[in-house]
Amino acid sequence: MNNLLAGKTGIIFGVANKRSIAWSCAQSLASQGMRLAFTYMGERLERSVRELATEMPNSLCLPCDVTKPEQVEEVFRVLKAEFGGLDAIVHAVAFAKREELQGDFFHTSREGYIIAHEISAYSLTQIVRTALPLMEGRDGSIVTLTYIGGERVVPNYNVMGIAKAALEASVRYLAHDLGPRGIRVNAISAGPIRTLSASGVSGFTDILDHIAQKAPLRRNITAEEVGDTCLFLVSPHSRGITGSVLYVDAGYHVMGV
Ligand code: 0WD
Repeated sequence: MNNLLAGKTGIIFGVANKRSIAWSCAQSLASQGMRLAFTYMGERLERSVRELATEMPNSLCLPCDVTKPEQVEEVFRVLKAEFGGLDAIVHAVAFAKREELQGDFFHTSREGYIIAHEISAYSLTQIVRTALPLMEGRDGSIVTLTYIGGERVVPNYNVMGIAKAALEASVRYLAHDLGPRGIRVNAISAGPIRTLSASGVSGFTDILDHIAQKAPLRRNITAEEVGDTCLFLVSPHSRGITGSVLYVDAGYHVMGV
């Protein structure tokens, strides 16, 4: 089984480096023959994303800051010209100011609240709306990344938890809107993984230790495990699933204490 996605195309938002969950998703999708485009956030990340993308035949790399609607539009204009159509979107983008990811949630500033929501939640809706003309009539699949901090309190996760709650609700509304067009929308709620973004969450190492002791599988998860679940959600094997949040967290979400 290595050509499940042959002839299909996808775009991945949120690769920063080889530790990014988005990169593991890309590897899983490419392993099944999907042709991929990557976006990078600013010149700072361009080199590392372009370098990684050389591993993927026929891939594209495009700049995209999701706070700039004209850049999102340009991405899909180029994709239309290069790919013709689009079968999958992986949205693995999130941001909150470092000072908002520690201490009391009630200190969250208006500006910090808006930034976190714009980048981490609204961007999915904006991307989906802009991509829609390319996805019509292809039984497409859209996957985003969330965290249990969007439904339970995880100290220090703060405003990002509120943004993830909005993101998960967006998944349900988008699934309702796009279902009649045959397009599915789901989220993966991943357990903690040491990435660039995760390093901004205060006390992250303690969270990893806690999961290793308490999760049913008594371990943390890997980005590769998230990538393979992304492959499942993009592939026809999950054709009956939409509007869902799937947990890739070694079972941690079932625990009461
Ligand atoms: O423990 C974890 N790492 C978990 C991450 C557990 C559960 C969920 N997630 C989620 C994150 O919240 C995010 O939605 O997975 C997604 C991917 O996160 P990641 O792989 O942990 O982090 P990282 O490799 O840092 O990629 C996120 C990227 C940004 O990286 P940096 O580190 O430069 O902030 O999101 C992108 C950027 O590439 N990003 C943007 N992209 C476009 N426009 C923007 C923006 N304005 N801001 C950030």
